[in-house]
Amino acid sequence: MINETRKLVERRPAKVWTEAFPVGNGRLGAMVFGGVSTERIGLNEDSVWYGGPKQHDNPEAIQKLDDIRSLLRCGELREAEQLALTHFTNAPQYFGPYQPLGDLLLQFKSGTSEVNQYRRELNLRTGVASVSWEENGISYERKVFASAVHQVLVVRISASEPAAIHLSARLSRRPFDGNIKRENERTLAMEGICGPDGVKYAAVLHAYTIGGKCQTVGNYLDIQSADAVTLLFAAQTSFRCDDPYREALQQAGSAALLPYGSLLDEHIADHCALFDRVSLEIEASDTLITPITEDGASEAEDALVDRSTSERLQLYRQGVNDPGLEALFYKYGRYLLMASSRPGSLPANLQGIWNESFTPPWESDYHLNINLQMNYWIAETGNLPECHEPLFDFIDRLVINGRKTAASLYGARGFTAHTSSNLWAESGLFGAWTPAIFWPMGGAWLALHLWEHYRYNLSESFLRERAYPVLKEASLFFLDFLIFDENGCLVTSPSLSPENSYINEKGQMGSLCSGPSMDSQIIYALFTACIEAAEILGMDEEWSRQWSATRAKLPHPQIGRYGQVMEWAVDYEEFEPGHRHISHLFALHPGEQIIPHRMPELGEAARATLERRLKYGGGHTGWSQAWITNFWSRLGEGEKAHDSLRELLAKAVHPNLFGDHPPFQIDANFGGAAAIQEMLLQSHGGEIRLLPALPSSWSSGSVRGLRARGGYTVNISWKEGKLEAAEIYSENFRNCVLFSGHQLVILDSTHVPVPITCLSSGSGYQYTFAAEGEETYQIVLKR
Ligand code: FUC
Repeated sequence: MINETRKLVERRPAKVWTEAFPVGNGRLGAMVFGGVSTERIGLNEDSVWYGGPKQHDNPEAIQKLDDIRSLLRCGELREAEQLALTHFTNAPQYFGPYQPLGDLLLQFKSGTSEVNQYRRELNLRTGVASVSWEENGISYERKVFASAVHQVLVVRISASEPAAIHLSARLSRRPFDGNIKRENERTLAMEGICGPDGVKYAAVLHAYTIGGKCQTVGNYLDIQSADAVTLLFAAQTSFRCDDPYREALQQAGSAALLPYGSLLDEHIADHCALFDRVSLEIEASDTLITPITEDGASEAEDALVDRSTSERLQLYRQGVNDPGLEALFYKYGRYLLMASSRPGSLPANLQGIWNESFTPPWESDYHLNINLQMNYWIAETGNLPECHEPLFDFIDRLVINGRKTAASLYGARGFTAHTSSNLWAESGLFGAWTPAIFWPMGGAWLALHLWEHYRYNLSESFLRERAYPVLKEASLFFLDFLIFDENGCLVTSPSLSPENSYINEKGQMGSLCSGPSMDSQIIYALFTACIEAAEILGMDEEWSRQWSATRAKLPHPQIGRYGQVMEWAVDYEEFEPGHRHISHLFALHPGEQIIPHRMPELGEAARATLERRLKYGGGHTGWSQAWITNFWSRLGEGEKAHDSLRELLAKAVHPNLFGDHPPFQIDANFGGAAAIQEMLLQSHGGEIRLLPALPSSWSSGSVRGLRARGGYTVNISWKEGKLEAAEIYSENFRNCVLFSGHQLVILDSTHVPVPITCLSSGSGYQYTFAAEGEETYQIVLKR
């Protein structure tokens, strides 16, 4: 049967953060615990970071740049690293973390007698978390949503009987309880500052009730005998406005002018408009459902539907095949991106926006050596291009800081950014851990996201105004920064292969090096994007010549002694052969320098690289496993991709399906969801591939609304492991190229076969047809 799960469901309140349900409007986030007599709603606002901008690159660094390069050339890794640490880091600098805004705490009179029919759910489609139960014959319900339309968090409490609601509400930010005060009989406020040079924040809680009485008692809102209660929560910081308190007050005030029903309806309409663009349903083949009960009976899939999400996850861990849960994980990935990255918000950080700790792991920051990029892999194919925008705004600020960093650390033009960044879009070197920090590639990789956005929507004005200037400035840095190595190749130096170390011919262990493969692959992709963009825009021919000439001198992916793609310019032994970063496969994914069916040797080397990493324990973090799933998909290995997805879900997600590093890190959600897309549809390398890595356990199903590069929207259905039919809607007049292992028939909207050219090779068939603008084509297998 087809499983249409679009909800997370539990039958008891959450005990910990990673059981609670997240809601968010990109900027404001909340975690709903769902207690009966006490409710905790964890609160976040995306700009609540501790401390102000740092940006003081060591101006003396550049004097030692040549010395570091010479030491690396001689293989003196220890000395090179020592010099880099003392002269480039300006004594290690650290920035403050992303922090919680606080908690909204509710105390109810209910919950003192027997509670029945308790249910807690998160509806991914409507973006509403709800809690309901029955007590003394009265049904109670609580709904929580973060309105992107009105920029407030809304909590609605209702009961089946009049005058049944009695509660007290308060705001808290323990242990730093800000200045909490009452604004009026229905409004509380909280203000504070995140460190002496940090942002000022303000939060406002306003109540309106139907029936009953509402008043402030000390720092509580006290509500007695109400029929229904609506709590509106607004928050702002000085990052966005001069007077966050006034702004928050105003936002709560204007939302309070609207009836609850309108707030809800507008929220649902706004949410569905994005969420409904894509649907995914997967049907399992019954034979694959593993017997799990003690008497050996098998779990029927329909029984799974009635179970809570955490129970399903538990069964999944025990081996039950549950494609419905996998599809839910995909939908959740899209939901989480919508909730943590909407136009005007900051980009999703390591925890999206949902952080409980004042000292979170890795500061809950922006990590630019995989994690931030992975957060956005789902955006374009997943038909959420506007959710990509916060990243572009962030990049614009990174460019401004990154110019100073490029000039002061490396004497280079253009801009550069390193491994970690924060609210202030810092581009310099932070921390003291050598294998991570000395990596000037974060900006270039991010710039490619602008190019990807263009490739999906083909908006020339976006390319001209936003993408191309950033790509060009990123490239300018490398035109100055690259140096020739002993083989006459142009390489980065100093840099590293995130975050691995190697052992050189002198037996020294280190991470700093010249020409790590990932860098060359990123620069290859960057210069290729620049060349193509300049051609589309009809400008900068001289630049294009320079990009082509430089690109030709970059080291190409090379095959090493284990048949693997080499991680460094020299075939060094890895210090950690099972390292979680598999940076040297950037060319396979998200890059496209290695397209296995066109270059089988490199495809084999990519496979050998993965197998070697896995043999030594790779994929032990959630995001690493998610990347592996994407790699297998690009290699066209449906079974392996699915095994990897299984590992991810079985070992690296929490009960609320939050990704687990461990601890909670959201990249696994986005990277894993992106991998599911990649198993169903690929569109890199100039051709669309339908079901390129379909596993046998996804016997039948359908996906609708995915986007492909070139301005296409794609629907696919499959049956018993084979393509049943696909629809490709083309926005533009252009040649559409399809690659398939099977022969296809392509029909226009009047069901007439379209003229095609077909090239066949050992690996399959490549079809090209002239697609018309705003036209839908049907694709079926040739009988
Ligand atoms: C990278 C990874 C770690 C972690 C951190 C936030 O440095 O190597 O595993 O995900 O980012």
